[in-house]
This record gives sequence, C-alpha cells and structure tokens, in this order.
Amino acid sequence: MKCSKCGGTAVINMRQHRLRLCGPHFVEWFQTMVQRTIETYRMFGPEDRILVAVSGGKDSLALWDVLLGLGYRAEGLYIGLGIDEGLDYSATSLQMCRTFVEQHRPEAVLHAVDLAGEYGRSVPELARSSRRGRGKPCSVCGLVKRHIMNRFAREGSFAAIATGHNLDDEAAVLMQNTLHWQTGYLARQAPVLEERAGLARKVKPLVRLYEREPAAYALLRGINYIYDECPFAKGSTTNYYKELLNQLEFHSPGAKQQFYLHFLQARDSGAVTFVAEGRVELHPCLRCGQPTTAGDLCAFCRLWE
Ligand code: Q46
Ligand code: ZN
Ligand code: ZN
Repeated sequence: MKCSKCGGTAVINMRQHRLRLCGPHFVEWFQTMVQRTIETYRMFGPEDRILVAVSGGKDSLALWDVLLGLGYRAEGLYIGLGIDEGLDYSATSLQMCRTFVEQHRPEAVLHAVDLAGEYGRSVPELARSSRRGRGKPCSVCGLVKRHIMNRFAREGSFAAIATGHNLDDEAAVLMQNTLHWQTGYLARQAPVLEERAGLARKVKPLVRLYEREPAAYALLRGINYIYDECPFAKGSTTNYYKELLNQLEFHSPGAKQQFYLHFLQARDSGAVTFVAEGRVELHPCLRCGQPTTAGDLCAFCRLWE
C-alpha cells in the first residue's frame, strides 16, 4: 500500500477520502483537517484562549496536541470523576494527561478538578445516593462534567470549551436522535454551540474525523493514552449505534461521513427544518449561579441534596 502523496509506505487507508498516507503525510493531513474544521465552522481565532476538556483518551489528547501545534492558546481541563471499578480508571487517565504534558508539551497548562476532593462525592457515589443516578452513573457524570466545564470556562474567561467528539460520536448521536425523531435535539446538534445566558460556547474541532484517525495520530506522534474505555461505557446505546454505522461503512465507504455532514448541510441550508420545542428560558441557580431551566436550584446542586 503506497502513500498517495509521496509513494512511500502508507500506514493508513482512508477509504472515505480515497486516500492512503504514510506517517508524516497523515500527521500533516490530520492537522490540516482540524484547522479547516475550525475555520469552516468559525470555531475560534488565533488569539482566543481555549479550554480543552481532556480525559486521557486518544481524542482529547490528540485534539490538545494539534491545537498547541497549530499555535492556539489551548489549556487542558481534567475532571477527576473518581471512577475506579477495580481498574484505577480515573487515576490512570489523569496520569496519561500529566505524562502527555511532560513528554510532549511541557509548556502547556493542565488544570485538574477532583470531584470528590472539591465537592465531597465521586460519580459512582453520587449515582448511588441521588435519584437521578440510580444504576446509571453516565447521567450523573454528564451533568457533573457539563457543570464543572462551564464553571471553569466562565470563571477563567475562556472563549470556548473544545471537546474531542469525533464523527463517529456525532453520527451515533444523530442516528439515535433520528430513530426517535427527537426534533429538538436534531435542531441543536452542531459542531458549535453558541454562548447563551451563562452557558459557555462549545466547539468540536474533530467532528470531521473518523474515530480511528485520532487514534492513528496519537500513535504516530507517540502519545500514550488510556486504551480502556470507562467501565460504565460498556453496553451503552452509543456503542451499539457506532457498531451499526461501522457495518454500514464497511459495505459503503463514506456512509458515516455522508450521513452526518449531509445532515448538517441540509439543515443549515434550510432544505430541512426541525422545529425545536418552545425555547425554554434559563435563569440563574440560587446556589451556584449557573443557568438552569428547573426551579430554584439547578440539576447539579440538587444532586447534593
Ligand atoms: S466517563 Fe462518565 Fe462516560 Fe464513564 S460514567 Fe459514563 S459518561 S462512560 S464519556
Ligand atoms: Zn507520504
Ligand atoms: Zn446550581
């Protein structure tokens, strides 16, 4: 298999782009793809301070590395969720972030927030103690991460929060939303979520890359990341939809990409319209001041009741 650019030995074959690349050309291509995505969706500019949500996984570390390499002012935020489950999951993932900084980007700033240390309970403990979490740590976990990221981004005056969501993540969510005709979600799902009423701007610069590409990038750049998935991710609906989409992709290269990117084009050009349910007003939570649609306290503050 030969590199489409230099004729050297290719290390990756991206059938959806009809492109085979050697290591150096793939790294270059990956960086260009991220830069183009940032520009196409007007995510942020060269002077903006960006908060990258890092988990120790391939996507977020690849994203952070690329942004720093492209010269962006990107700081990392790691949230210690206290997930152990016999695997030392959270401790290992924090270590991966620290090792990344030491070995690859010693000038980079890594912020770490420890949920149990700062707020008193870990995600598994919260899932056991709160009604919301009953048996489903992911629901509590998502809420906690959104709250802390938002707080940190607002307090630190960051221009945006960047997350490592890739095309496979977004296509799986899109499939789920489409199969359930969740028009409200279909109206909102986007590579950029604009800032509004106390909610920081959110961007997803890896949204045009297949899941295997950040993994290949990390490997080629010698970035170590946590290979294990979070123990609570096993059997998740998202993983099920990802498998379905990969079967489709196997028989029809480019299917995942078309499904997601054509959806964005069709919606954003007005060819199809999804009407979001009446826009719910946001008001500040009485305890933490973050925006909420609920009563006096936001869902995060109610977790600790
Ligand atoms: S970290 Fe948290 Fe995920 Fe683990 S508990 Fe679920 S949501 S699976 S991205
Ligand atoms: Zn090459
Ligand atoms: Zn609150």
